[in-house]
Amino acid sequence: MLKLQFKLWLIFYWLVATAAMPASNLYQQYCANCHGKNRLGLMGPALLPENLGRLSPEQAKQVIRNGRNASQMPAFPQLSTAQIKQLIDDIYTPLTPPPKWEKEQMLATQWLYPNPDTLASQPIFKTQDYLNLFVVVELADHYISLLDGNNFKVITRIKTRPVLHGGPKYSSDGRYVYLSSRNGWISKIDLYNLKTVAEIRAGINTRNIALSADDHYILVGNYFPHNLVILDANDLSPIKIIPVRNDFGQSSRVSAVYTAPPRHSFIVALKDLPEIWEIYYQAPKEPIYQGLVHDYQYQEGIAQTEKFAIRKIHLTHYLDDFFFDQNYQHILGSARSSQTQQPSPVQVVNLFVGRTIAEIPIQGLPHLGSGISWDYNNTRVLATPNLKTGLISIIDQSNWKIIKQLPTLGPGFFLRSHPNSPYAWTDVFFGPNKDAIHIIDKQSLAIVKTLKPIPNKTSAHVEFTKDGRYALLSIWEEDGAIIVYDSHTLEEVTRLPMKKPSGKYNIYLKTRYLEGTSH
Ligand code: DHE
Repeated sequence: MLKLQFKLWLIFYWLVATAAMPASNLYQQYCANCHGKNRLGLMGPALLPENLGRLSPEQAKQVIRNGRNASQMPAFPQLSTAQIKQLIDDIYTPLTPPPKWEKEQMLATQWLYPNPDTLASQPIFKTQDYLNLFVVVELADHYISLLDGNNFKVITRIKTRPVLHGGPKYSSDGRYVYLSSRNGWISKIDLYNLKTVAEIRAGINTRNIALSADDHYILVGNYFPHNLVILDANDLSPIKIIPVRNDFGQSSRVSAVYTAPPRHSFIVALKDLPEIWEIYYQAPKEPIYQGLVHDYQYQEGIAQTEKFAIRKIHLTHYLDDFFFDQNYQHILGSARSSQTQQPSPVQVVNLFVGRTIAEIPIQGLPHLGSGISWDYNNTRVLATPNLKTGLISIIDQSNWKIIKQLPTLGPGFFLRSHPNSPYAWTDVFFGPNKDAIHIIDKQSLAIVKTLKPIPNKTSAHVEFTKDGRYALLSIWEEDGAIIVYDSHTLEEVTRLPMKKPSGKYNIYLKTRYLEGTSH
């Protein structure tokens, strides 16, 4: 059976891989490694007219010449004007026939662990506190490490698909972890048994996944095809494919999907349409916000009776990077791509009334997906790093005004804290100070220390242990490391060699949606 599945998969993969390849030798030489020989995307997004709707050929020329900030896209200054024009002609030519990734193609790639009855229902290894384990994603050799946060020993390493992107998602008991790769593979790993137990390729070029709070569904957001795929979280079978289109038939890439536990819904950010979608997998049975009389029937545009009903919130701007407040009542969104070169203001969208209620003028490109919040001076603040400017913006959530713009040594990607820590940690991912990590006092809103753990090596992405006592930092290099710090004294405790550890995810913090971590 497995062999047959594998053969079918090969046939489908070949069909997709060979589906019309009009790209020139130049494309194959400079672009194919990241964007795929067939332009369907690998580590980089698909390069097809359907995916380039928000980028004019003129802007695409600039991107090829100068690279794209905050992404893996390098500059190609060595290419002549004629060569760049050739590449533009390549990528704006539609593939014929258009490539497909329907349910049958997905099913042909589905793989399930053959002996599920032999799997233990308790962890097969000893640990002091299971919830204090971390999954560390190691991009250089395509593994995850299961790291014990109680003693900082690696329990095991498990092979993954290449180019994983986005945070892994845990089932609520922490037994399973779901991973997604940029090229569409979704994997389910049983951490009790230290084994991959299911896999499927749910898209050709995937952004990320979300797991419903009831652990039943995985939502996959795709760049290509332009769709959302709902999988059964048990065996990853596709349940529903939702094409992403507006009322006029115009389609869009999905820039990200998120789970909103108190709302029993998924929130979807779209790249090419000024809309946010909310997909309900369960009708809420009780009011979800304290002190607010709440009835979903009164929210705009919801057909509550239908399973996976979609509510579309129409906006005036594209928004593709989000911060949620802790009770999921507000979303703050920024336009990541800013092809217009004009930074659009951050929009504050109230999910209850379904519209923008405030705009916050922040320069550069706030990386709201990495935003965190905490209590400060009798109010709640949120802080966000910035992908284009060396600034941490701190915003009062009671009136959506900027309290402080804190200068850093350069643009940064991630920001993290823990309810028990007085500090927030942020990196300087881009530029000459990529080895620096700033530590911000959450009450004085000042940088109190700047660490340079290894000179000239990129330091990024901090996560805390369950109790917040230790902070784990990545040295983001092929032969990198995780450095463990005492989160109060800020002294180094230990370091563990790792292969480009992109992110680390504590089971307790992620499954409890604790403030200070990514959701
Ligand atoms: Fe990410 C998370 C989008 C480039 C490493 N990144 C996310 C998420 C989104 C996103 C929407 C949240 C998904 C989730 O966790 O489920 N990332 C984007 C981009 O649009 C961007 C700027 C361009 C792109 O190429 O897609 C981008 N990201 C990068 C990188 O270049 C990074 C540094 C290296 C890489 O792996 O590609 C990178 N992104 C990460 C990481 C997370 C992430 C490690 C998870 C953060 C977390 O702690 O939860």
